[in-house]
Amino acid sequence: MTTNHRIALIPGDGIGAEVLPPAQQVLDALGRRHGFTLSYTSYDDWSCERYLREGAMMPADGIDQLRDKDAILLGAVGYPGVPDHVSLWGLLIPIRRSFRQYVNLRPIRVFEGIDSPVRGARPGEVDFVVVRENMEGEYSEVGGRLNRGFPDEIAVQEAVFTRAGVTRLLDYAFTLASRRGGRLTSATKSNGIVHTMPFWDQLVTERAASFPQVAWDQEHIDALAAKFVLEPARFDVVVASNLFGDILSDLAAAVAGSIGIAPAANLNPERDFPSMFEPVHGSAPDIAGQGIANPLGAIWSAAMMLDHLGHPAAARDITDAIASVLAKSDVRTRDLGGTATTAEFTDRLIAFL
Ligand code: GGG
Repeated sequence: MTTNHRIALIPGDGIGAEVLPPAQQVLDALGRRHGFTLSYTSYDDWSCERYLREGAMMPADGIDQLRDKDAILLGAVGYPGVPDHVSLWGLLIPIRRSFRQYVNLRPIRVFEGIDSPVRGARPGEVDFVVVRENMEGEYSEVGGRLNRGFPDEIAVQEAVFTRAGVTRLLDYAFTLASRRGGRLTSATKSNGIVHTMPFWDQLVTERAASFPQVAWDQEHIDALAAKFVLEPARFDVVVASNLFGDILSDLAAAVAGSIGIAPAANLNPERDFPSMFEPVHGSAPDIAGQGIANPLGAIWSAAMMLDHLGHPAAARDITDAIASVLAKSDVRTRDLGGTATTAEFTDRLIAFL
């Protein structure tokens, strides 16, 4: 019997609507080969434009509409004139939190055929994963603003780290490291951040005791950022808090050649709720509407979705085709130094599937 998966498609803003159709094309091609089908429900107007029109990026029952889906594929959020915290807290973050997607997995690879701006980032040698905490930490609603508009105006933002929240993330990261290269680096800043980061370090040390097969170390976030550039090949699994993980994975994507390539999986590891897959890049209003966005971040995210849905061979077909098109063809989108449109690049990639 053919397995069918119910997929929610949320293009969002800007180039989000341009990179999801290529991902869909690739998914459908793979479904035919590997014997599964995908039925899509599109939520085309869940966006900043909807916010400007109706005061909310999604309907009041939006989360309930997604609840029965097997996975969510999202494009990007962000729109000129809408504050970025509105677009993030109006769509992305409610989905991550409502569906307990507490792991944000962001793989980084330097592919052959890509010119990294970083000297030490040689193809085949750089292949690591940032495991970002996705539900708490610095992305917190605790705090407030007082005395708006007065000279004594004040803003306070609390970071929230819970034993349960950090421990479940660390267990995921250590387990992943024991299945991969057996190395884990924890991003910290316990020399400067005096409460939350020493707690984070303590929990890493505690959990590490249950994973003696994993060699682990910790680096302050400033030194770690420098090492991502200077020695990117030394990393295997990097575990980080919400904010640190977001910054590190954008940096790592740039080291790998372009943020346009980088994928992300927002995972609910228990599978009680749908997980969400999205390229790391944002809505790129500067190039939106021109049909020149790099679809690789969305296509690689679709591969992560297939892996999560139980089709690892189909997921591998996609990552192999990405590696082949970059190594064997000179068709590239503009972010990678080429002139190809999104559609031309997608056609070329599909030829390698
Ligand atoms: N492709 C997802 C997207 O638009 N992300 C924009 C962004 O700023 N994300 C920040 C985050 O992931 O926390």
